[in-house]
Amino acid sequence: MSDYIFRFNKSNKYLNATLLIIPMVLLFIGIYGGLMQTLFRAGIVTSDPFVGGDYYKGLTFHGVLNAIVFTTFFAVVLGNALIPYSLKKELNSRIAWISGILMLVGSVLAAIVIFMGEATVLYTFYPPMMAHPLFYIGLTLLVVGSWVASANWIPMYLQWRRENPGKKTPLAVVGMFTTFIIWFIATLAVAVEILFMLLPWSLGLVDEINVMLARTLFWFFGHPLVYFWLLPAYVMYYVFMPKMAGGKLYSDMAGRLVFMLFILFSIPVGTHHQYMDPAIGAQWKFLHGIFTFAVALPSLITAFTLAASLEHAGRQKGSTGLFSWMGKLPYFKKENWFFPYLILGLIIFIFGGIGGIINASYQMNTVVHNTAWVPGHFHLTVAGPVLLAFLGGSLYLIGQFLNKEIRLKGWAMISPYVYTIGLFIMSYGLKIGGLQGMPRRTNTGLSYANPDSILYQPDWIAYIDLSVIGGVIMFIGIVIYLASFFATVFAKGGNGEGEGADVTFPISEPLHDEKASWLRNFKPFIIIAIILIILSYTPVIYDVLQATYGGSPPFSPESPVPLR
Ligand code: HAS
Repeated sequence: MSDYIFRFNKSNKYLNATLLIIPMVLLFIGIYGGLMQTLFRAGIVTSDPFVGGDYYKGLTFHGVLNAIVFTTFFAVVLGNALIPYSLKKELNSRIAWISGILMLVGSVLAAIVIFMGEATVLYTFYPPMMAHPLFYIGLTLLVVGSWVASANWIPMYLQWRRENPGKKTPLAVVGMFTTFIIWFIATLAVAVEILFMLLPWSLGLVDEINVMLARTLFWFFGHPLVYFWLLPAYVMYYVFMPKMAGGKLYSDMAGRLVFMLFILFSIPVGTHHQYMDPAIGAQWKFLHGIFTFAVALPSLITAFTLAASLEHAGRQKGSTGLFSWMGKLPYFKKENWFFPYLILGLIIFIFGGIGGIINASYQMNTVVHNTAWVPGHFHLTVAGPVLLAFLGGSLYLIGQFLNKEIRLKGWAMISPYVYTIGLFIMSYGLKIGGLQGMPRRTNTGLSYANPDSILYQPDWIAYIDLSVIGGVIMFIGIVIYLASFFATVFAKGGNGEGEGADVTFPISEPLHDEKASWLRNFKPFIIIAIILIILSYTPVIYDVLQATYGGSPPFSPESPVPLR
């Protein structure tokens, strides 16, 4: 079956193109912030020459723009594209624009406040560090905009189900709805944190804040957030990659099962970020630890299913040996420039995933927590498989929505290789440095990497240097990518001002198309997920409320005394 072409109307074409281009500019600023992080930590710079401000301000815009803003926009655009395409239904443009405008206004607002130095609170915005109220309002608008976008997909889906009784929902649609079901449940907690705690405190309506409760609500949201990042990448791995490799998806059922397992286990795990926090009983940390091992299961199923799909593709091309199929994959084909973004991400994720399982083990977590090991882990996950898949996806989508041939394809193909080399070097430095005790979220350049400081740690210098070298190479990889992205955006051609966009996707067929009727309905999985959340979080919140008394006044990283 050849892939069909679906026409998006003019309004949806321009909306989706806008939601790809503006976040790409913000991503570039965030990536620049990442480069500056490595230079700050090595003591090469002490203040940002372009943006001004110190390490913590840079760390804030690096984390917020890359991990929260860019990812949310991409997940929305992928849904806006794949759901109408797979269901062959028109997206309601008016609602889609309302959601897009809310997200854009919110993100730009948050970014401005960070650049003014009024929200140096990092991407976790933990109290007692306090931001300007407009920062919290900006993030709220971003989240509400994403809710509106996903609500806009529901009528299309319900109508499709009425018209196609008994038919399997396309896997891409299952994946995108899973992503946003998790997102919706998770963001409820951060909405409570922002609306009832951070915002009144930042507005001066209350003097103090319960720090432990805020952290706990944040991590209720924060761990499912990582699967909100991962799942759009999984959609592309399951739906596009087997076909790009020249094969089929090994098992359709495995894909559906994986998405449903994520609904069950993404949320009741957040306390594994708080293993070292006081106030929460050890038995509840243990329970969250068990669920954390459960949430690794769908990724392990994914590893086997995707490896089988790629092996099938290799064998279609004549491979017969045990591992020789690996050599038959299209690693360096300019026309197949998207494939490297996905395969390199998967290879990186082998290391990122193993690191996650180490973090999840309580005893080992005591060694790595709050060390540079943790950014080592998350660069091998969110800045590896997720970022690469989102970059590849953004370039593919912009070409589709503007109906333009991708420009500088060779550059587009080589960029993920350059980036991956840098990423491995940087993450190695961070991880090994972390095992030696090097802290995270600390400007090592002023202290441990500074020969004049009494805290000077010569043993860590080599690891700090590796992260600078890796960080510079990663930055070059992204610049190469952006050259191709913006050359495509500004290229002449396309299908004219007044027209819509003809969009097509490489949708993989399944090799085994199991019936699996028990996996066709979201409802039982959502109900079980809610039960697991209640069971795992009620005692945690109870402990936190029991154990913490009073609250904290606001602080900023610049001031050792309370702000008021
Ligand atoms: Fe994590 C901390 C545990 C996955 C992101 N994580 C973080 C933080 C971030 C993050 C941002 O338990 C820091 C938060 C902060 O600022 O404090 N993480 C896990 C576990 C997993 C995991 C168990 N994390 C992710 C993903 C992320 C992410 C995904 C982003 C997208 N993480 C933790 C814990 C902490 C933590 C603790 C707290 C640490 C602390 O103390 O602060 C699992 O989901 C991982 C399962 C993954 C696998 C890998 C499967 C491999 C695949 C590739 C197959 C390859 C093929 C290619 C098929 C089991 C699917 C073959 C072809 C060839 C040609 C070779």
